[in-house]
Amino acid sequence: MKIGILCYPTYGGSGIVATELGMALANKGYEVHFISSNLPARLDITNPNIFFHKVNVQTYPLFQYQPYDIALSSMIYRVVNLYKLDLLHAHYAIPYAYAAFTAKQMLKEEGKDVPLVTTLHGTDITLVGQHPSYKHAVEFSINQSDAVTSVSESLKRDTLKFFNIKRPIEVITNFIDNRVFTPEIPCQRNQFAQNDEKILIHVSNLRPVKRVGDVLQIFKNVQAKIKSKLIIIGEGPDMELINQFLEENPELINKVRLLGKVNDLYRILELSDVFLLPSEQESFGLAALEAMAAATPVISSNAGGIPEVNIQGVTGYLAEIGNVETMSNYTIKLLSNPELLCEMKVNAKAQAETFDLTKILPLYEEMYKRTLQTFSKTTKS
Ligand code: GMT
Repeated sequence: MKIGILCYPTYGGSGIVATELGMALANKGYEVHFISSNLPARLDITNPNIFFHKVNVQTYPLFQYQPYDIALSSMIYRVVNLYKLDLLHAHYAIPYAYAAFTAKQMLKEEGKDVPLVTTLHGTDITLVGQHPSYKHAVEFSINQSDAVTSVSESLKRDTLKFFNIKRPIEVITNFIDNRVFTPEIPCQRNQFAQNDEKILIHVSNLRPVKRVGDVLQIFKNVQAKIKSKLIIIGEGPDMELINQFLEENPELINKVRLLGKVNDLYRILELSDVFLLPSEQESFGLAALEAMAAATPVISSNAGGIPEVNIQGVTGYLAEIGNVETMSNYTIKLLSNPELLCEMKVNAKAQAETFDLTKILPLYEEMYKRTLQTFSKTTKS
């Protein structure tokens, strides 16, 4: 089967899931064509089954905004035609499912067509997709897809609540390749903390929805009781908020390490004691799953799909969004009890195993096959 994957190339969760899925499919012998504005961050282009097609946006003085969506539709149309793709898989409704629909219309003009699968990731439904500028386009794109998947039960519920959806939505959760979380070269813990210090970690794109301010406040409360360090991985608009916090709390400057974007994330997750995810919204919380795969328990909010991943009192603790006090107390409780921490580390790893790639990949493969069968039946009739 030849599959076209349409995704964001950045470190955001949807791009990572799309890339990991594409690479896993390529390893199983599928021909996978990535169509994106740039080479996706984790894509291994040396795999002979992987192709990358960069969407080139022609700049022109007349355009106030560069028409990425038009260039994307044209590229999808060209790649389907040139490489005879069997199926398109859009990750994130806009612009990917929207542009794929336009490409399908172009193909239909020539008597051709391919099925379109759309995977909903979160903010395309709960945040960006709610804006009046995009809402109808998102709803239209979902309803025009031949199959729709969502990364959690919570996101499926939100999609049905916010939009008039006429298609069934199948939940196929995000996944993790647990084999990758066994680093060959472990990171030196003493690079980040002294022996008697605990390590708290937060990984995100530092957008307001991640509530980085809560992360900092939790750390401030925890370090007052327990000797600890905070590692923050990622880049984004709230970096300014972090700088401001450190200016106001200069005594914490040497206790907070800002690492920016990091490639071999698992090496650092592995040496951490607790992962903080106090998000306002989170359809799934892939970052939490990555932490668990590295045997790091999670202290989080109970937003969206997080409770489907982080289990209260088993793999970590959850509290209401914004309840910094409770999240701080949970972190202190966990870090001051070595037996509990050890137990939760084991539980976190076991939970990550339930989302293993080997369990989720076949669900995607079966869904592709079903979609192709239904599609060929309906296009013949
Ligand atoms: O919020 C992010 O980190 C980026 C965003 C995205 O679309 O790239 O992530 C969303 O998709 C991820 C992969 O499916 C989910 O794990 C995240 O929970 C989800 N983010 C939100 O819902 C806020």
